Amino acid sequence: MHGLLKRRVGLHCISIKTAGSVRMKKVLLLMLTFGVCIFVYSFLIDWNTMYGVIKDKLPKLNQFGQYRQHTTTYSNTSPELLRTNDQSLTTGKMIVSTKLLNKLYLEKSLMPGNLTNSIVTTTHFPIKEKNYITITFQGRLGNLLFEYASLYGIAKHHNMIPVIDKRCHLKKVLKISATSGQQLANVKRYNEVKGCTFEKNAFNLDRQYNWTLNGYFQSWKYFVDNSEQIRKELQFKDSIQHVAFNQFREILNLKGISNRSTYIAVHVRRGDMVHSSVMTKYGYTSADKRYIDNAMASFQLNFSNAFFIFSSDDISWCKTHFTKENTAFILQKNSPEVDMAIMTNCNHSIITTGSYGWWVAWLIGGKTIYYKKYPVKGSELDKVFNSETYRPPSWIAL
Ligand SMILES: *[C@@H]1O[C@H](CO)[C@@H](O)[C@H](O)[C@H]1NC(C)=O
Ligand SMILES: *[C@@H]1O[C@H](CO)[C@@H](O)[C@H](O)[C@H]1NC(C)=O
Ligand SMILES: *[C@@H]1O[C@H](CO)[C@@H](O)[C@H](O)[C@H]1NC(C)=O
Ligand SMILES: *[C@@H]1O[C@H](CO)[C@@H](O)[C@H](O)[C@H]1NC(C)=O
Ligand SMILES: CC(=O)N[C@H]1CO[C@H](CO)[C@@H](O)[C@@H]1O
Repeated sequence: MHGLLKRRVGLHCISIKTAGSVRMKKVLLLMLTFGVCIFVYSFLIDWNTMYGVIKDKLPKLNQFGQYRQHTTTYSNTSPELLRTNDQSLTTGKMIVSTKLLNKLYLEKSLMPGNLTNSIVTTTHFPIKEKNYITITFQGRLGNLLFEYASLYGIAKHHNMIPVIDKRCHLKKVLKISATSGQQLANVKRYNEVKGCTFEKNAFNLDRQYNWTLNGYFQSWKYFVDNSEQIRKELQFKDSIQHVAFNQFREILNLKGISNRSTYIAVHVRRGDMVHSSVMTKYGYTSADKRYIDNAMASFQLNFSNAFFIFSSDDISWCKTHFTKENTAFILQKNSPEVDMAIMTNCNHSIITTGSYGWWVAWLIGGKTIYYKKYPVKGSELDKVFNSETYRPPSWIAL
């Protein structure tokens, strides 16, 4: 803006000098008048160009707006995200302009050269610094899935780039897109306080830093705005899906089940939740036979062609207790991801306790019945647990 102004004033001075013979006072008055005129003129030109740029980009912005509705990737338009560090723009219209241009800038990674008016862009928009965010992975498959999904959701919320450790097990079994290997500078750590509760603070990270998340982040709310992308991200690799589909068909064939049944995955977590005193003292528990019977009856009521496929870390307990004709069991010693992939061929789910079952239910996406006595009321686990933010509202408590 200043460059333009100087150039114009300079030109004007030359023309005044060549007018030579007029008296000093008149010259000064004339210069002042012209100066003011030119100042106003330059300002208008600048303002118009700026406004022109914005007008130019408005249709595109609308497109972005629609794009945003589709993907919700760029849902955050909070003021702190917008770079309003140019304090010279103070009028209402100008601030709006800055915001619009900033939106363009953030959403399309526009470099200053992309916009037609370089004065506007170079003056008001410093080169955008990239923000990265990563997470310290811990636990087994169910935990890892929560960690990845929440990392993704939190990253998208802040318009940051999620990156993960290349050794993360999920990279071997899922089609996830996050890249690895970046050496991050200027990193801050977010330490989760309650592992099974949605923490609003995780959605309010300072964009001056790169971030490392530390915790379990077990809440659907961290990624509810990105569910569709996360469903794509969390697809098992084709080799796993292939093995899983074959086993699924095999199970049905063995039972002579029609392919027009309604399939319900029943995940029964027992193992450590029954036998580890550390875990049961902390508040973990396992569902009893009565709960599973009731859940099955509820599905049977609504789907007369219901067929139940059990998966468990204690499958012999299941075989002993559930003997109806419309039940089958995953008997092979599969990896956890193959078992999960088999279950995702079902239409609905019954889950008991733990994050593995949670993900079986979420990935299937149909109706879900969950065990409401998990975790044990008043336990240590219960203190970091919020059922409303842990389980999606559509799930049915029993
Ligand atoms: C994040 O780390 C990258 C890579 O080291 C660095 O280029 C970038 O400036 C950092 N971002 C912030 C906001 O500090
Ligand atoms: C269902 O089974 C029948 C007979 O085995 C087969 O012809 C048909 O293609 C199957 N349909 C699906 C959707 O798998
Ligand atoms: C079955 O229908 C009943 C009555 O409408 C309902 O209360 C129950 O939640 C349904 N169960 C399932 C698994 O859809
Ligand atoms: C139920 O699952 C089977 C097997 O994956 C699938 O073929 C069928 O289309 C599903 N039914 C419904 C109503 O989604
Ligand atoms: C959307 C777009 O065209 N972005 C480009 C802006 O310019 C930089 C380099 O000047 C490119 O890297 C971007 O792809």
